[in-house]
Amino acid sequence: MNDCVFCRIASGEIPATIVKRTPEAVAFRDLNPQAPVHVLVIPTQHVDSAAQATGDAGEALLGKTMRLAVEVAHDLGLDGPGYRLVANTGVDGGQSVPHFHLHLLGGRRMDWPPG
Ligand code: DGP
Repeated sequence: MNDCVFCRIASGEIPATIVKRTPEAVAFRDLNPQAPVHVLVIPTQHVDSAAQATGDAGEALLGKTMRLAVEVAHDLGLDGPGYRLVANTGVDGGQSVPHFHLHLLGGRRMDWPPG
């Protein structure tokens, strides 16, 4: 989608600090980090949210996005200390960019419940 900021990052049209990329997903540093490690992991293909990722193709999209997030967590040394994966969804979930994304947060102890 031309007007989607994350699609434009995935295509390279908007610069971002790319951490890792596969044919199906991209991981890049969040512009407004909320933890020492704050990486966003997105599918290259646009879906507004996980609910739109239907059927076998949707299952693959979600799985490959999650797989990249887990690989990046490993690469950044977070397996031992741990980390948090978050998918804010919709207005109540606090989603501000309507392109499905996982927040990978680490490098500090997380609070629960979230705000
Ligand atoms: P959410 O609120 O869950 O939709 O998170 C969207 C995140 O995207 C938020 O933490 C800030 C980040 N973000 C928004 N625009 C950009 C951008 O242009 N570049 C990067 N790197 N991150 C962005």
